[in-house]
Parts: sequence; C-alpha cells; structure tokens
Amino acid sequence: MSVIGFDIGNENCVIAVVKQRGVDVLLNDESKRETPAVVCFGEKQRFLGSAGAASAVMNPKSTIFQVKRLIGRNFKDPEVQNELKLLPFETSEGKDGGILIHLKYLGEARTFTPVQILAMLFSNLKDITEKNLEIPVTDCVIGVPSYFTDLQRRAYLDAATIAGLKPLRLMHDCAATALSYGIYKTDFSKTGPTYVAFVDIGHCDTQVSIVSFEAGHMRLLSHAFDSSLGGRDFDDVLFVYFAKQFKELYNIDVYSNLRASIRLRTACEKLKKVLSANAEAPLNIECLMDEKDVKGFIKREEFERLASGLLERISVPSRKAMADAGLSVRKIHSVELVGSGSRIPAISKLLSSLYGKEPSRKLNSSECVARGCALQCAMLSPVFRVREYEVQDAFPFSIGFSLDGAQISTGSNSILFPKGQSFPSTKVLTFQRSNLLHVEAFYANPNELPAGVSTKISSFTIGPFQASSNEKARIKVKVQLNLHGIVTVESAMLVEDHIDDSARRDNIHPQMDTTKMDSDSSTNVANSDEDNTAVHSQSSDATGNGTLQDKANQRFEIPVNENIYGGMSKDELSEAREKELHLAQHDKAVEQAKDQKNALESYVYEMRNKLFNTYRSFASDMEREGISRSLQETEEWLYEDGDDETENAYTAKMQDLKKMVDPVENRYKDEEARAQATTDLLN
Ligand code: ATP
Ligand code: MG
Ligand code: K
Repeated sequence: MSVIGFDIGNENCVIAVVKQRGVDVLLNDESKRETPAVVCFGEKQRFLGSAGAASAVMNPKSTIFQVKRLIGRNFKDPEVQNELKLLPFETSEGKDGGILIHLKYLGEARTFTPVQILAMLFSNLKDITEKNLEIPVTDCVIGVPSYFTDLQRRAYLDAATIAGLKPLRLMHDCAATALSYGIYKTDFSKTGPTYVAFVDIGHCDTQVSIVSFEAGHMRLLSHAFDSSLGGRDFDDVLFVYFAKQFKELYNIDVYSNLRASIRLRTACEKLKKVLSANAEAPLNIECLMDEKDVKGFIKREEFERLASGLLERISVPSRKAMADAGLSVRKIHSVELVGSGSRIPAISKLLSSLYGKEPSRKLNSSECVARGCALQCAMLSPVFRVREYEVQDAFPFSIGFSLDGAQISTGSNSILFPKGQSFPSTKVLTFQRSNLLHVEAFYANPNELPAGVSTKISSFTIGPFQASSNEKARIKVKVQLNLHGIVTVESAMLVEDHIDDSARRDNIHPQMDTTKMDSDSSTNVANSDEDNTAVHSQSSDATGNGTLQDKANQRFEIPVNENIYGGMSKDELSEAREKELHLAQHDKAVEQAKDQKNALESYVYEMRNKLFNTYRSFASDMEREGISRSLQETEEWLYEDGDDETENAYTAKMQDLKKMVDPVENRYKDEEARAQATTDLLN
C-alpha cells in the first residue's frame, strides 16, 4: 500500500513518500525532485510533466500550464479572464459555465476541461511514483490552497479519480507544512502552546497560517491568503519595465507578439532569480522580434522600487492571519518562510520588520507541503503506524445554510460552520416539514472569499416523504464539512416519536433508532420563518456536550439529491476516465513503437559491424551477402516507409533479421563456449 503526498503547484509538483525510515521525495524521469505542471500535446503523443516542459517551445498553442489557476472556476469570472489573457492556448465557456480548452491533437480539433488536464498531471505523478516504488499507487493525500472553494476541491478529487488515484484527504498547504514541521519537534514548551507563523509564497499565491503547537498536537488558528500574489507578479513588474524600455530603444512592441512575450516573460523570471543572489543583473535575448537582439540591465534596488507595491501587499495576509488568531506578533515564536517565490531578499526583509524577527528557512521550502501530505497519508492509512499526533485544521470561510430560501439560524449564530471551524465537523439540523424540502449551502461572507468567487456552494433536495399522523414531520438532516473541506449532506431522516401503523409509508424502510446520533448535541434553538416552520440545529462536533435525547422512536431514511453548481456528474466522470485511459494507451503505444524502432536501428548497426568482424569466420560468403543485403534494406525502410510505424511492424522486421543472423551468432557462441572450457581446463 502506498503512502503518498502530492503537492501540485502552479509551476512545480512534488511527490513525497513515507518509508519505514522517514519521508523521501521521489525523483522523476529526469532525476529531478520537482516536476513541471505542464501538459503538452505533441504531433503524435502527449508529453506530461518534464517532457511537457521540454516540448513547450515547439508547441506553444497546445501546451497547457497554469491549470491550477483555472480549475473549478467560471469562464466569466473577471479574474479568470485576466488569467486567460496571459495564456497562449485557446479557451471558451463550457456548458456548466466552466472553462473549455481548445487545441489540435492528432489532426483533430479537441476540447478538454481543466479537470481533465489536471488528471493528466496526476497520471504522470502516479506513473513516476509507480516506477519508483514498483507497486500500484492509489491512496494519497493532496495539498490544496486554503482558499480553494467547494467546487475547486471537488474538481481536484475528480481529477485524481480520473487518474485512478484515491485521495484520503485534500490537505491545506500550510497545514501540511506545519505537520512536517511539528511532528519531528520534541522541544516545544511544556508551559503552554508555541505559536508559529507559516508564510508560503508560491508562483501565483501567498498563504499564511498561524499554528499552535503542543506535544503531540497541532492546531491551525487561522488561514489568510492573497490568492493572486506570488512570484509571477514580480516577473510581471520586470516584464512591464523591459517591454517599455524595448519599445523606446528598439521600437518593438512585445505585447503584439505572443512568442516574443513568452520569451521575455521567461527571461524576466530568470532575471528575478539572478537578482535574488546578485546586486544587479543583465538581460539578453537574441532575435526577440523583428530580427532584433535586445539587451537590458537592472539593479536590485531598482527592481525593489518597481515592486514596492507588491511588497506592501505581502504583509497583508500576515496581519490578517494574526488578527484572526487573536495574537500579537510578540507571541509568535518563529516565522517559517516556504515556497520558492519567497526567495526574493526584500520579502525576508519585509517580514523581519513585520514580525520583529528574522524569518527562518529551516524547512525544505519546496518540499514541505508534499512531505506533510505524505505524513498525513500515513496517519490516515489503515496499514501504516505512525506516532500519535493530532492535526486540527480550521476552515477559512463561513458556511451558511438556507431552507427554502430562508437562512437557517442556530441560535446566537446565523452561520452553521463559522470561519475558523475545526473540521471535519458534522451538524444535525432539525426541521418541521410536511413534504419536500430544499436546502442550500452557501458561503456566508463574500469578503472572506477570493475576488470573483461565487457564494453558491450546492443545493440539496430532501424528500419526498410523508408524515404519518401530524401534518408536519420532524426531519433530521446531518450535514458535514468533510475531511476535504467539502460540504455534504450525509443523511436525512424522518423521525417519528410514536411507533404506529406504517401502512402509509410502505415506500420507505423503517429503521429502529438504536444509535443515539444526537447524544452529544450542544445547541437546540428554534426560530420560525413565515411558514411557522421550526428550525433546530444541533451541533455534534467535538465541542458539543449532550442535552437533547431521543426516546425510543422510529427513523426512516429519506432520499437526498445533491446539486452542485458546476462540477462533474458520475457519468461524465466515468466518460472522462475512459478518455484518459485511451489517451494514455495511445501514448504508451507511441512510446513502445519508438523504443522498438530504436532497438531495430541499433540491431542493424551492431550486426553490420559484427558480420565483418567478430562473426566473419562463422558465416559463409552467401550468408554474409544475404544478411548484409537485408540489413541494408531494413535501414532504408527505417528512413522511408518505416519512419513512423507500429511497434509490431518493427518487431516483425527484427524477427526477420534474427532468423538469418541467429544461426551465425549461435555458431560463434558455441565456439566461444568451447574455447572457454579449454581455457578453464588448462588453468
Ligand atoms: P503555487 O504554490 O503558486 O501553486 P508553486 O508551488 O509551483 O506554485 P513554487 O515552486 O513554490 O511555486 O515557487 C515558484 C516561484 O518561485 C516562481 O515564481 C519562481 O520564479 C520563484 N523562484 C524560484 N527561485 C527563485 C529565486 N531564487 N528567487 C526568486 N524567486 C524564485
Ligand atoms: Mg506551492
Ligand atoms: K495510520
């Protein structure tokens, strides 16, 4: 059984695995610890990950990257529109309001959703893992940004499913980082919790969490973020600067040329990295456009001046995270800086003055998310034993519910899962209803969400049902904010206080109430809407303490229909899985044909050489002539008709050649063996 953690970045993905002796990061086919998040549709096959990045320049319009920015989002979202402007591939709006990616592949126009593309990345990571471990891989934990919405989380699960993975948990990036920090540490203060701030600056986003550590236990106090502030914004500052300069100096407008702007952006990213280690850096691009070579130069000070607006924004999530945690900076024991986007020296400097202490980079900043996910996977895996360690995460958004359009209150709070709620968490809602009911889950505070995100989550139709005696029946709905941070309705029950004739309900199956599902409920507050419908809510999460009890009563399970705004249906999911298997099979066939072609080519050269050297005296003139002619013909075929053939065609040619060569080869081998035996005898 596999115990795997995946970190899917906008730029880079990392795979970590728990082994008997600790956590390892796996190397990909190019022996790298980071795999680019790129899918390229080449002329004959797909290239995934590192191969995708390597083929990108050749296929700019069919190379898909930054898919994490697009996943689970609406095409019309203004932020998405801005993202799409920066991407060279074609897109349109899908039926569900999502994004469709258009490209040409194998001579046909094709469309893919971001979920399908992400599934391809997952497949690649799965392949790498399976090659390394030599076992099939399914169970895993996947890192996600804390600001991901319900839809984005579902999209991740869908993509993983399409790739044949089984995520045991989607884990918040900072929670994973904190776990890989806390689980090994034994020197926490005995007198009270130790508070640590984790600041993760990636390619596109910034996430901050304040975590409270005690022996054997960690609790996330707050998550804050800027979902659109990362390393690439610093690249953009340089891009704008040089684009303007080149316009003046060389009279070229890179904005008008896709290829030129991609190349300039890449060069700016490199330049930014050089500036992290040097006080100044040059920029040279040959033949950028209009056959002009360009040269530029910038000092770190100048770069920092240009980026001052961004630097100011970097401090915002940190302030928010501390305010939400209710802590002053003096309480923060240390600041752990992770994510490669944070390697800009000015960022460290800024955080130093904000927190009043130098941030540390003790953690392996590009691997800690994957490592934490792998550890969490081990903890969740039934077959792996790890040290007792409790991870208590907090949800960053408030989630409310409404019943037939009216918001459901739970006493003092009108929000079922308030921001900061520890999860997984289950709550029980009680309604008085006579027939069907319609429950909606929504984000209760738009200010908590990233810009442009819809407050809608999902809706549930509960019923139909029919009460026996009263006009209105008591309906108990169990809602959950699950381990992935996704809202679900676990079950809905019709509760009858008196056991009486059930003739009117023979379409539903009665079930005796033996489990006390409400035994640990904490709140039981009614409020009424216009229908005079009483709404109760009982919380049964860890903080609850028991008051209300059900006497012997009967429960009937009621059907629940879930409707997610966007997302994939079961049928669409299995169709996508089929498609992915097909594409993967095709790639495999192309790869195998390539390998077989290479093998045939090498065989031709090797045999031609041997025929006139090692094997010379073991073949008759006629044999030699015949083999030589066939080798020649095969070589010519390889360059012409046989340039692009199936694996079988190459194998058949190889067998034809072997039929002629093998007798000669065997004579040689026999002679060798005889000679060896003689030598052994003499010694
Ligand atoms: P995300 O977390 O946004 O999904 P990611 O995890 O792929 O993305 P990282 O690999 O943590 O992102 O960081 C990538 C960013 O770090 C890029 O913008 C890259 O330019 C930047 N970066 C890498 N090395 C340096 C460096 N030495 N100096 C400055 N920036 C760097
Ligand atoms: Mg990252
Ligand atoms: K376990």
